[in-house]
Amino acid sequence: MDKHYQNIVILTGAGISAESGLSTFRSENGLWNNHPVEDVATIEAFERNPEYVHEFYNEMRPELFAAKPNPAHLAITKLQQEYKNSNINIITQNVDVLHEKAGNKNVYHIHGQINQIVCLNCGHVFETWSDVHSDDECEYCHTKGLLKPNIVFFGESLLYMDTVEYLLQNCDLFLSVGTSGVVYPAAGFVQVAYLNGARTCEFNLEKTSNNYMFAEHIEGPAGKTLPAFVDELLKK
Ligand code: BJW
Repeated sequence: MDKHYQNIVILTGAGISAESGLSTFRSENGLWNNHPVEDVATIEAFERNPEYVHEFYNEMRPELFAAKPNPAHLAITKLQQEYKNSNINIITQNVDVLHEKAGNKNVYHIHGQINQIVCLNCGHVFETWSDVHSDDECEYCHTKGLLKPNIVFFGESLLYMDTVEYLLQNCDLFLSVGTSGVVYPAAGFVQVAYLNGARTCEFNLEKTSNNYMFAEHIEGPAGKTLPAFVDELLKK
């Protein structure tokens, strides 16, 4: 297809970071294998035992910060730099910062970021590159004990949804990279793009349950398949 795409949305999930050495959620050695999801990734768990949840993310932070972007992230950088006259936005479910490290622009972390905390008293969001504890004080309103990792737990609303809705309704190419498509509302994004006429392509090791909404399935590791796809787009 020789079409020039004007509004490209790239939805990413844990699979895009797998080749950087980070665990996905639902694989055999997934992130939650030693920690039931109900204990670490629900708002109820955080309210019940905030220190336990903080410890989980304190342990995770150094590994995520040390990770380096892989060829899939770098392919997006190349696309954003070389595919002219196009708006290219990244909607990521990942809390890692590999898109930023790769130099990707227009990145929306709809499930939050591991390098941020939010004060549940005043709503102030600030960066952290070190451990957080349940009795820490907000640097803005000075309330103690109400800091939460700025990560969207089950039962919480996603971030940037107004912008995301706009981008999905207006995109003409939707790429989904390394996500199992089981967590909503992100799992439904392909449907919005598809029903608005976008070309929809999935990059995954396997077909996901959403497959009927994807016009194309590009199977294989994203570190190989995405750079090849980007090179094809740039040739046209
Ligand atoms: C590769 C690869 C390689 C590997 N190359 N590919 C009943 C029905 C429907 C919905 C609900 C329901 N009950 C409740 C809900 C809503 C709920 C939900 O969706 N639940 C489902 C599980 C059923 N959603 C929410 O609560 C959301 N909020 C919300 O909806 O608010 C309104 C509302 C609230 C309550 C009730 C109803 C409405 C919030 C969701 C927040 C998700 N947060 C998490 C955890 C963050 C904490 C943490 O980081 O530790 O975000 S969940 C977790 O899953 C994480 C991820 O971002 C997210 C998605 O996972 P992802 O990225 O897809 O990873 P995997 O591991 O699943 O898949 C990896 C894929 O990569 C695989 O397919 C591999 O094959 C592939 N892969 N290597 C290419 N090299």
